[in-house]
Amino acid sequence: MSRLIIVSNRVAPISEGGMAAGGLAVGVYDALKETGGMWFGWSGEIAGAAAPELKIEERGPVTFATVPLTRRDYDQYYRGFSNDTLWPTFHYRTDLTHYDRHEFEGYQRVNAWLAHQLLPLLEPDDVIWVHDYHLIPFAEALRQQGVTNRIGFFLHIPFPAAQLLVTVPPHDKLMRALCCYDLVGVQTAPDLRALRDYLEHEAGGTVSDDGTARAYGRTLRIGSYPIGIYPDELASLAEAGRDGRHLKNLRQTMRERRLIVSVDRLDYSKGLVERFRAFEKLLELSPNHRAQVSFIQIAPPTRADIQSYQQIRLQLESESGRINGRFAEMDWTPIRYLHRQFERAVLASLFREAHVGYVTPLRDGMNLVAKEYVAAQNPHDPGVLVLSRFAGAAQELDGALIVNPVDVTGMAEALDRALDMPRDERRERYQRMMETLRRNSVSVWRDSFLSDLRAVPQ
Ligand code: GDG
Repeated sequence: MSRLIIVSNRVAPISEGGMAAGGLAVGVYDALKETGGMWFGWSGEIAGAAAPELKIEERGPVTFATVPLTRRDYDQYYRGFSNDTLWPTFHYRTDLTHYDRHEFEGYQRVNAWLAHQLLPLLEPDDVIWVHDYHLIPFAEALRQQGVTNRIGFFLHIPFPAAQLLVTVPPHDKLMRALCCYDLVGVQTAPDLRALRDYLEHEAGGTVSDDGTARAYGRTLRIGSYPIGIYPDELASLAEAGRDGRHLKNLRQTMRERRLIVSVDRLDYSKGLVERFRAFEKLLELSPNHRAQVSFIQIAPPTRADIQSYQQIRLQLESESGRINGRFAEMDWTPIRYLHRQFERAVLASLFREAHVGYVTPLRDGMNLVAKEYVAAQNPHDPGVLVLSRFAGAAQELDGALIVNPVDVTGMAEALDRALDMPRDERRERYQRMMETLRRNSVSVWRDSFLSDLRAVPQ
């Protein structure tokens, strides 16, 4: 089979055991090991004064090819247009969107430069799979340099409604570039409808029901490919860690209280403030839960050099302080807010320990934490997932209690119901969701995308 080339903004560091990184990295790395191939992208480093140089590292059948970015490239392409324009708009936060024409030029320049770096490493029948919003113009840049290989693109974040997308001033350029791919994959059916709507009504193209799209003089395929996890591996990890140091310490302080758990990068798209307020509402409306339930929020820092991320951090610190001040007892802290990263094994066993997985983003492409929480449960006595309808995962996980994160009282009611749910109902919901997770694992996601990409006529 032809060699696979993965291109993503960051090349994920894979540990020997393979499970240190998240679902995407592990799933993609497995495919690379099978067919042999290359993973190309930014090394995560900022280049000094010297010209940035390509670094190649072979590990078994996989070649890692990475480049550093200059400070200017990082500011314009990564921090600027990718994370201060595209990310907020694609997550329906046009109030936080900041647009600067120079940053967009930097975004295009870096995409072209990255494509140029990859060019000499390509072979004629390589299949190229590009990931996420940082790299929308990547295929166009390769095509301009004469590359005719099959190139696919997968968007990990939501595809916004056309009326939101057109608020990004260069939306037309972006979508023209997107149509240079042979296959464009999104997470869910609603994302696919939004993409189709743009192509048909803004770009004047056509899309047929088999996913063939014609726009801007090009023909491509579009489809939805919901990303998954390896549920059984996650279950083993959760089980193995259940008597680890962190869990033992936690149990001592919990003293039979019930536990609600959330884990997210500290991002305004994840709905953390609304979630804290809904927990407060639960304590207000149902005094029986006071001193009986604790909520742990793990939120490792991310993109801390962007102002909107600094603001959400301050807001959370203030909300957790306020709520704890209002309800805490000498021996009980309602919210434990931990602004740092934990090992994957610790998270898995924490999920297993928790009676409720509380996953309420305002918008999310998929949300792997929701899937990991379910997979980590004890099948005999599982916890309950409370899940936002605006996470892609809600399209699949119908055993969750589905909430609207804007409705703080509705979320408090869902928490109350989750905490009191009888074991039989919990088991039935868990089994249903676990079947879905096994059926739609990360290998199914990857294999179906790649087989559709390989089937595109070259
Ligand atoms: C994007 C899209 C889409 C979190 N904290 C720690 C940690 N994590 C792990 C989780 C999970 C991953 O990071 C986060 O994945 P999510 O899917 O929840 O969210 P994003 O980072 O926003 O990912 C999203 C995803 O891409 C894949 O397509 O689902 O919608 O936004 O695996 O467990 N891992 C460790 N320590 C932490 O403190 N080790």
